[in-house]
Amino acid sequence: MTIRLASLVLAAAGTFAALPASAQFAKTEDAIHYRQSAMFLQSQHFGRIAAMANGRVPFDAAAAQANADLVATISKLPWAGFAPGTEGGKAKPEIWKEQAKFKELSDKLQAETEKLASAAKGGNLDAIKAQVAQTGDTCKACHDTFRSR
Ligand code: ASC
Repeated sequence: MTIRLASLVLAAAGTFAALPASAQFAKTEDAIHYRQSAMFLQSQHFGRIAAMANGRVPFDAAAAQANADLVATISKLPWAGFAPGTEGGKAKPEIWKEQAKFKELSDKLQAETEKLASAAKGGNLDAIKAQVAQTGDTCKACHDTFRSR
C-alpha cells in the first residue's frame, strides 16, 4: 500500500516535471484564480502610482519607486496562468487562438513596466506621468482585445 502510494506520488511528480512551469495547475479554476490574483495585485500597485501621476494623491518618490518595482515584478506573473486548456473567467477564447498576438502584448507590458520602474527610480514626476500613460495604454490595449466585460 505504502509502496503503491509512493509510486503514484513519483508518477505524479514526474508528470509535472515534464510540463512547462506554465502548465502546473491542478485544475482550470486554479489557473483562473492565479491569473486574476496577479492582475489584481498589479492593478493595486499600478493604481498607487497612477494616483500620484494624476494628482489624486501627493507625489511620494519613494512610494512611487516601491510600487513601480512591484508592478515590474508582478507583470511577469499573470501569463503562466493562461495555460493551455484553461479558457474561462474574463479571458476571451481568442487568447488561445492568437497566442503570438497575446504574447506580443504581454511582452510589451513587461517592457513598459520596466520603463516605469526606471522612470520612478529617476524621481522625475513628469517622466513618471508619461510612463504611467504608456503603461496604462498597454494594459488597455490588451484588455480591449482579450478581456470580456
Ligand atoms: C489599472 C487597471 C487596469 C488598467 C487600465 C489602464 O489600474 O486596473 O486595468 O489600469 O485601466 O487603462
